[in-house]
Amino acid sequence: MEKARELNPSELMHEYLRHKKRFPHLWCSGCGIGTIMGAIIRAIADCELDRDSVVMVSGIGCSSRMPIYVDFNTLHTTHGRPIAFATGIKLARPELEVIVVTGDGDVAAIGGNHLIHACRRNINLTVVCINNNIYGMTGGQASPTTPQGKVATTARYGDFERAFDLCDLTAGAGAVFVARGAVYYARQLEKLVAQAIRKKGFAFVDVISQCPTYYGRFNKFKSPVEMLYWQRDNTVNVKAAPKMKPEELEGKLITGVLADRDYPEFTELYDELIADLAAGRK
Ligand SMILES: Cc1ncc(C[n+]2csc(CCOP(=O)(O)OP(=O)(O)O)c2C)c(N)n1
Repeated sequence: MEKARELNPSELMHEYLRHKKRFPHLWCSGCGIGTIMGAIIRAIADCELDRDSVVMVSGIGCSSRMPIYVDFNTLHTTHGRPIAFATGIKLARPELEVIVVTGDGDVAAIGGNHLIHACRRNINLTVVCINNNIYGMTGGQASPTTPQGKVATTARYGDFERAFDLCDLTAGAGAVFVARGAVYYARQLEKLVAQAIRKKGFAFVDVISQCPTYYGRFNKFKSPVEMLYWQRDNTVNVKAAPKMKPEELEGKLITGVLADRDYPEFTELYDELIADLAAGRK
C-alpha cells in the first residue's frame, strides 16, 4: 500500500479494480454504488492497508456485487448473511481487515438479526450499508428503509410501514462506531469509511444512495442528479445540527459520526478466554 499513496485518484481505481477481468459492471447509469466503491477504495488506501490483508464480504443485491469488481480478498455470499460469513473470517483470522458491503434489504430485512447481534457482540468488522431505500436487484420492492408514503413495487399506493433508521438501530444495539454519509458527499464518505476501518470494534456506516431505476422512477425524481440534490437538501452535518432550530431539522437526516465509544472487542475476549483455559486460570 506504500505505492497506493503515490497514485492519483484514477490510477488508484485502476490499481484496485478488476477492470480487465470483470468489467463492464452491471450497475445502472446514475446509480450511487460506483461512487461509494471509489470512496471505499480511497479509504483503504488512506489506511495504508495491504491488499492481501483486506477481505471484502457481501450478500446478494446490486450493492453486494461490489466484491466482484475490487481486487482484494473477496467473498460474495448469500442474501442476508454477509455478517455471518464475515464473523467467521474475523474469528479465524483476526489480523485481517474485514469489510462488509451490503444493501438495506440484505442487512436490515433478511439479515437484520445478524446485524443487531454483531453490534451487541462488538466484533471488529466494518459494515458499509448502501442504503437506496429499496430492493434494487429484484425490481424495486419495499425494504425496511423505504420512507413512509414512498412507492415501491410492493407498495403501489405508498408504503405505510415506518422505516428503520439504521443508525439509531445499530447504535441502540451496541455498535461502537456509527456514521451516516451520502453519495453526494463522496469526500466526507471516504473519511467516514476510513474512521470506521480504523475503529476497533463493530463499525457501521449507513450511506444514503440513489437507485434511479426503481426508487427514482417510482417516486417521480426526474434524474439521478435530482436524487443527488435531494441528498444535499435533506441532510445536515452532525456538527451543524446543534445550532439549528427543531423546525429546521424536521425530516432531515444527520450525517457524520453519530456514535464513537469503546467496549471490549469480541475476538480479543475470545483469545483471552483461550489463553486462560490453556494456562489453567479458568
Ligand atoms: C434467500 C434469498 N431471498 C431472496 C433473494 C432475492 N433477492 C436477491 S437480492 C434481493 C434484495 C436486494 O436488495 P438490497 O439488499 O437492498 O440491495 P440492492 O439490490 O438494492 O443494492 C433479494 C430479495 C435471494 N437471492 N435469496
